[in-house]
Amino acid sequence: MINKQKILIVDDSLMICQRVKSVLSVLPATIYDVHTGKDALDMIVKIHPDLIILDIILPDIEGFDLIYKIKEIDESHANIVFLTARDQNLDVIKGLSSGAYDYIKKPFVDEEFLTRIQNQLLIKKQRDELCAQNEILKSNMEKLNYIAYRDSLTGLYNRRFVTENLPKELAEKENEATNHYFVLTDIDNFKIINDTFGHDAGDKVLICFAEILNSFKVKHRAIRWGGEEFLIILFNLTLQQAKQIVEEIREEIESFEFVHKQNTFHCTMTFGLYPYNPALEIDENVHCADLALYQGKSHGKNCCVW
Ligand code: GH3
Ligand code: MG
Ligand code: MG
Ligand code: MG
Repeated sequence: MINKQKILIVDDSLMICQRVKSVLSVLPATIYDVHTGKDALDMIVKIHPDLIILDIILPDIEGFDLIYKIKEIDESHANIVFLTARDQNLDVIKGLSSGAYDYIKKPFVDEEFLTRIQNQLLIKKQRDELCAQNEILKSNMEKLNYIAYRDSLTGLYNRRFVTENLPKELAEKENEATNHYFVLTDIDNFKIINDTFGHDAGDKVLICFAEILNSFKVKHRAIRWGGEEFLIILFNLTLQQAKQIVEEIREEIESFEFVHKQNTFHCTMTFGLYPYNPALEIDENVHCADLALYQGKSHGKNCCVW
């Protein structure tokens, strides 16, 4: 069903309201009328009109003032046209420069009035359609962004995020007094997990560990760096705090029990931690964390080296 457009007439003269309604009755629109500024404001909030036909001389407020109050509260951004006996050029200019789409003088000629109102309804309809299209575009852009910067298995950020967004994020934090840390971490003996329990068990490990790496309560970014390798950027910490957090994550990973088919098993990770050096490129910082990770692997795995 197509939603009918709504027209609100604001005029203290009942006779004018009747006449306007009668002329506009040929339109596929729903027409309402109110007779004071206050009732107009209440009605606008209630019905969200597409078009407001606004008198200037009203019992409680001048139309020239009312239009500003309407714009403050009107979320659907109705087109407003003045319909008034005030026919001085200065009034016309004042009306149009207050944001009204048209200024129609009383007495009006029916056909001309109808055509002007039809034009306004058409303009409003086209604007609403454009807004709806923009909303769809915006939501598609958000989806595209998500797909572009996320790993499809774990939902973590991917490498493209690191290349395209992380340098900017780190640059914004350049003047902060505290330090950031690059932590590269790799699942231990993951090939054995895959070979023993199957590839889908391996995927489950990746998903669960990704969730752990993403959910601890310190400002950070968690990235799936490669197959079973993750990069975590920790922001604004002392070295002592960073080490403690990594140790807590390592323990949580170690104690996590997987149940797969008839089997239960545990899995560990090795961590390499390196204080972020802004003088180096991102890849060079990752390389430093990788050297620490390599040492951890050589020293028996399931540990954190810095
Ligand atoms: P290390 O402790 O030295 O890291 O040994 P490892 O077995 O973990 O390392 P290796 O590089 O030998 O094996 C990594 C394995 O990770 C091999 C690869 O098939 C597996 N892998 C990479 N990506 C995925 C994935 O998306 N899903 C699953 N299930 N396995 C993956
Ligand atoms: Mg009046
Ligand atoms: Mg590994
Ligand atoms: Mg690896």
